[in-house]
Amino acid sequence: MNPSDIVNLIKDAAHESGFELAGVSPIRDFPELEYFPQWVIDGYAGEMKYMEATNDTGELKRRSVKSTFPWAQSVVLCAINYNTAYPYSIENQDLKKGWIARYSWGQQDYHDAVMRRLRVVESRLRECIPDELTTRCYVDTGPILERVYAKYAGIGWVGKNTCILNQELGSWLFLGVILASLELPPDDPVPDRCGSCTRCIEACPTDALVEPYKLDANRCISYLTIEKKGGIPAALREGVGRNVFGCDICQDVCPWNREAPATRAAEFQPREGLVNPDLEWLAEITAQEFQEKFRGSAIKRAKRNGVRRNAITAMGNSRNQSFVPALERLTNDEDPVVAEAAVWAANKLTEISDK
Ligand code: B12
Ligand code: SF4
Ligand code: SF4
Repeated sequence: MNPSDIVNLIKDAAHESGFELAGVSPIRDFPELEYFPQWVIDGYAGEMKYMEATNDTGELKRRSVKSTFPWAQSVVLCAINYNTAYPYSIENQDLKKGWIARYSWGQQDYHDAVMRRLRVVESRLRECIPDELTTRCYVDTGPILERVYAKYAGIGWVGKNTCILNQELGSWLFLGVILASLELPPDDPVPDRCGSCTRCIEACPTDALVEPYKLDANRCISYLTIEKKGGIPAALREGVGRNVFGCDICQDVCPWNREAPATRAAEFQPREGLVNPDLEWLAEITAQEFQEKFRGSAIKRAKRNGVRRNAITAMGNSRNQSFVPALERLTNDEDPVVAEAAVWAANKLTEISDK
């Protein structure tokens, strides 16, 4: 089978298994990869030490797919829409409610939902060349800068908020990659369509987008509410607002998401209670309820006390005085980080009532 036919076959398989977009990127020293080492040196990865991993040649693994996977010759990129027909976080006016990022509402953890589909595409590819083909599939967790390859596979452009944006679908996309030891004809990269817009940069409450296309994870609400262990730095707590897991603001304000279509994938339909979740419920969720409610969900990554810390921080930012009794109770919590967050939040609400 000739390489163009293989690409057509892979793309058909991707569409049949539910990906809206699929493309092929070559493996080159793309200019965008050059930003990564300095990003690490600047400390923008925060405590995500895995971002600094090096390969046998001493290079940052993510900087160089060529030396990390010497056998790889092409990267197949697949993207699936996870948007559902629910309001955006910037429309959340109810002070008793918080926000969980859209990507994690689903019935199934997206890593599993995307990987299951990616395996179908991989096996179709392997059927084309039964012998001597090496492949490797990743959804999120591989040492590869997925968004750079998504650009060169024609999936979308890297926006100033650093997300991959597609002209028709917007940015509510999960990416999956298949590295393959086979040279395939690549797609064309997508031109940048951000133009003079800077809405995402202006809307970010914690100024995490320090420059266009450059995100300081230490300041990003997504990092603070999911990855950050211990307390959220005091100076950033107010900026976290009522976000309790992840953050959608820089995508909610993006004009390319104004008419983003809804997904066809059943796995991404929200679990009950996760769109605009009740803050007091999350702050006081028991271990058993947390296990039951979030079994197989991406939210488990923050762990129960992480979600509680975040919900309490959100209560402190809510200006809703009716939370004070619950917060006072929580100041005695057995988890010191949760208890400290409750002290902060109760003080914050009291300060407001004194003004
Ligand atoms: C670590 C990580 C995070 C960190 C850091 C995010 C970041 N922007 O770096 C945190 C926890 C904050 C995070 C948050 C989110 N994440 Co995340 N994350 C990742 C992960 C694992 C690695 C990203 C990475 O390597 N970052 C390092 C930076 C330097 O690389 P980069 O962001 O790709 O940036 C490149 C471009 O910006 C580029 N660039 C391009 N043009 C230009 C021009 C100039 C002038 C400059 C300076 C740079 C530049 O340079 C960089 C490469 O060197 C990827 C999966 C993967 N393996 O790639 C998912 C991934 C990026 N995350 C994803 C998602 C969904 C999210 C959230 C939306 C979740 C949420 N709602 O809370 C937010 C979005 C926040 C945001 N605005 O980026 C998706 C993004 C899909 C998409 N449409 O783009 C990915 C691809 C996972 C997946 N498989 O679907 N994430
Ligand atoms: S995800 Fe939220 S905190 Fe992070 S850059 Fe976007 S708006 Fe800022
Ligand atoms: S809000 Fe504007 S600048 Fe930011 S990613 Fe969207 S189009 Fe680009």
